[in-house]
Amino acid sequence: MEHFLKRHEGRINGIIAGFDRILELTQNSVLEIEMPVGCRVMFAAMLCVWFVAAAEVQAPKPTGAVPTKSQLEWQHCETNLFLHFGVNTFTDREWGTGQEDPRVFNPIRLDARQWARAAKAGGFKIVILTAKHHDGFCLWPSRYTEHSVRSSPWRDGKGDVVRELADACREAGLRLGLYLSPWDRHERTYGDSPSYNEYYKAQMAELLTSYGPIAEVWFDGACGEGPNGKRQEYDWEGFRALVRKLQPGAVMFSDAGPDVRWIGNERGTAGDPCWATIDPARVPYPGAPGEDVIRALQHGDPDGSVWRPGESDVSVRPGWFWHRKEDDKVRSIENLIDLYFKSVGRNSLMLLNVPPNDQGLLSDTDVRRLAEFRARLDVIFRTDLAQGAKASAGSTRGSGAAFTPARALDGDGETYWATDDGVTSSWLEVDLGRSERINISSIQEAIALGQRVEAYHLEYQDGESWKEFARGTTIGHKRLDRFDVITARRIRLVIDRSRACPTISSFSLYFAETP
Ligand code: FUL
Repeated sequence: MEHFLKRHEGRINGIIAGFDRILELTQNSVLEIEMPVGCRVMFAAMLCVWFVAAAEVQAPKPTGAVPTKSQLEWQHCETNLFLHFGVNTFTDREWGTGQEDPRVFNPIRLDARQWARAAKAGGFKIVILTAKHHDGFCLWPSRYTEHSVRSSPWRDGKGDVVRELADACREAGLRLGLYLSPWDRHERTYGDSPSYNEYYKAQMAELLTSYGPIAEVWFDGACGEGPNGKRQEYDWEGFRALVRKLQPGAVMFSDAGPDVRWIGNERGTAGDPCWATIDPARVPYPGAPGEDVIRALQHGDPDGSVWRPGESDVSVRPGWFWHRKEDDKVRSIENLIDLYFKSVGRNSLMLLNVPPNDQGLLSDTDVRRLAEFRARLDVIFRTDLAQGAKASAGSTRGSGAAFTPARALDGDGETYWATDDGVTSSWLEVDLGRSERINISSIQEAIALGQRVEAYHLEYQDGESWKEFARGTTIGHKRLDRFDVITARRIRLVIDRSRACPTISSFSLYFAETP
């Protein structure tokens, strides 16, 4: 007590002074309070204890690098749609040569609203179009080249695919993203670095000022020039500054970010563990080669100084562009669901490519597959058995209700269970009230405060003992686990190791016949 009084002397004196003032004010009232000095000190000390305890219920401080508002919004999208479309759609190629005659581009039934409807039905949020792929052909009538829709027979040379998609997205409540390939096999200034950089920036500025808000800009790092090809030094700094200036709300994707990183493969699977943070020095520029680059992209770095979550891009068909011979090679729902678990379920985002065909429409099978994919996800995640269940925890932050374990089961992504600072391992227990069959779990961290958890496991009560049934490393925005069916009433999420006190915004349990 003595120690406490000494430590908080200043605060206590302040409180005593305030208390004296209250007594003074009440002096002439009916309340004639007589209180000896010792008693006043005790009372003030109690107030002080309360004050200190209340102060401890402050929210945890962010730890390490944290996301910007745009990065947070982006990660909440979870599934985005990619549209590869251009001259390759008509020439049956994946990489055009740049020598294509613009007259090959004639998608006579093009209907961007059909694309938007399919995206919407599939639950996709941002739709990213290849405004220009490596062949240099522009899907909008750029002022800076003739190699565009303007020189094609489509809509008598008056069409603009970017415009039609922008309009369709706005109507459907979707956000628009644009891919503008840095590598350009048509543009003659390519390789003459300063001139091409100006050309590229001028085109970028056209795209970013003519079509309303842009959610994401996709910088592809690919270049197939080979050792004897043209050498272009890209002005990455300038490209980025331009996007920031013209569309400050857009996230920029590339191997080297700055906002979103490539996940390191085109198979649609994130690494495990997968940190949203990364050491930027490990991926110095888009297209940088090497195994360590791929490792960094797949896994990120727990100590990474920047927040740069991974985007897992993958095509629903073998190629990125439409090819008639691949009409019967559309991925199955099972495969797409598996990719969802291995991308979104590993703290990444799924960017699924569905290429429009030579008519300018998404093919029937692909459209159906997108709707089936979402329907299957809806079935799997329909009933969260843990939502609203009784919750307890090994440790809870402060004494108030702000960070209780129930916060992880309230279906509100803004609230979370947290422990006191310095408590970096603990458990959260869910009592379902009766035994339930379970084979899927979903865990989320309140990533606005940084990514924290390094290791966790799941266990269920079996008689007197607890049995482990799943184990993992990172969580981040979302961690999905699938496991053999367990039947249990009490389940624990055990945080084994965390870089700072854990902040768990949701813990959900599901049962699915076909997970
Ligand atoms: C790669 C490109 O070379 C492919 O054609 C495709 O656009 C893919 C998404 O990125 O780097």
